[in-house]
Amino acid sequence: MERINILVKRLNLTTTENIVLHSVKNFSKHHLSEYLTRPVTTDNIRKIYQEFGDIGIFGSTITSDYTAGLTNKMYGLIAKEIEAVDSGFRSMLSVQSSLVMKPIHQYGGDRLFEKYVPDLSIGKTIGCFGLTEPDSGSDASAMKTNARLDGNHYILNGSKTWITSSPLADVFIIWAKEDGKVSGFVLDRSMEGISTPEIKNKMSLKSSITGMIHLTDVKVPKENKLDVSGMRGPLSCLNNARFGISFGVLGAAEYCIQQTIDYGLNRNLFGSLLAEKQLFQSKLANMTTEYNLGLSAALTVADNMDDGVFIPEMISLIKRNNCSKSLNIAREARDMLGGNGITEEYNIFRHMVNLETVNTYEGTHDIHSLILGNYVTERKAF
Ligand code: TGC
Ligand code: FAD
Repeated sequence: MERINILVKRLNLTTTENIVLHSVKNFSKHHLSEYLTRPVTTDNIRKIYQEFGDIGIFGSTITSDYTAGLTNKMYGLIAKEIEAVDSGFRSMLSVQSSLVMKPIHQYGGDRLFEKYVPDLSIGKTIGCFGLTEPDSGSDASAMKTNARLDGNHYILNGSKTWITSSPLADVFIIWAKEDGKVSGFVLDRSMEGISTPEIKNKMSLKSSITGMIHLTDVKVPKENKLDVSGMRGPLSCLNNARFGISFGVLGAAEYCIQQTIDYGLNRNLFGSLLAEKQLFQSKLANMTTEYNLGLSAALTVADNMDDGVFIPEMISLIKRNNCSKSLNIAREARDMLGGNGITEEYNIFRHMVNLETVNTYEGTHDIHSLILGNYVTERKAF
């Protein structure tokens, strides 16, 4: 990987941060990757959550008795190591950290934090984030799920779809409309009226389980409502998750580039190594350039976030760019390995189809174009 990283020669990490990153890298490469050869069962997925908990990477940007209190830059770099193995594994990290623990920390108060975060932080419980609905994905504020106050409880009804880990989840962050205004609620499996059928036969992100959430007259204690009102609630959580993705996808891209270089150095065609062909090198130059520009941009945003001076459009810019560039890198790598590019053995095809999903979730490429378009013109074009 040394030679792929051309622009970023120093990450400016502390000794402790270097040790943490090194141990996550080792864990990912030598241990997490073993799960790729195992069946995707609820048991195995629970084990992955517990192992992430054991190495202390859940909710890592939160400072508390249960979480590491790392920088955003470290969160991004950890996501990159995990996604170098598989985007589905990074999904589990993103959702648990940014979309479940973070909103409970930011908007849940001490009581909900103490109730849910200790177990989430060690992967003993699994969380999910329900925003998308069958009739509203990109247009999230058109959600139909609703909450009605009834004495000391809210009564929730509605359906969410495409929810990472919902079939296994113990804790649910649900966004619902109360008198037309979006509110967030923390639900748990013990509440009656929740069902979570799995979405079967996905062709992408096969290492993670995705499902629906059906809510039928679910009684949620009043104090489980999050202290945030309007779309700012879910969108502020998404800022963190999208940021993690922007680093994560570069892990998948880096893996594909390295595989391609190794392949070219071992494949003889027309009397010389594939790596000695000009066309091959030209493609690698393009891939490596996009990877380096993407990483530099992500690190710039990370520093801005750590300094508290970021705007959400920075995150849209790197989410949009790094996902689409990483997807293109994987597609190019697939081609450069010829027939071998479609096999399981080289892992590139798996990364490629995963990146198709990552390009779509957490705001599609188009949605981030429109967010950026709105920023520069001050005209909404949704
Ligand atoms: P708009 O009218 O522009 O704003 C409504 C309110 O929200 C505020 N706001 C933000 N706040 C914090 N961060 C941001 N990024 C924000 N963007 C907007 C805004 O200031 C306003 O606040 P207030 O107080 O004035 O009310 O928003 P809109 O409702 O028109 O929506 C705009 C749009 C289309 C950009 C938004 O709906 C959107 O981003 N849609 C994409 C949906 C999406 O990303 N869904 C993701 C689902 S979760 C997921 O995919 C997880 S996959 C996880 C995995 O496995 O890794
Ligand atoms: P749509 O919004 O219907 O979009 C369809 C197409 O229209 C896209 O190309 C889009 O870019 C385009 N489009 C949208 N608006 C416009 C416009 N104004 N102008 C022009 N074109 C437009 N959601 C959660 O809440 N929680 C999760 O944990 C979660 N996990 C997921 C896991 C997986 C594996 C997948 C695939 C999705 C997940 N999602 C989750 C849902 C994801 O966020 C949505 O799929 C995404 O937001 C897009 O919504 P949609 O699928 O309804 O597509």
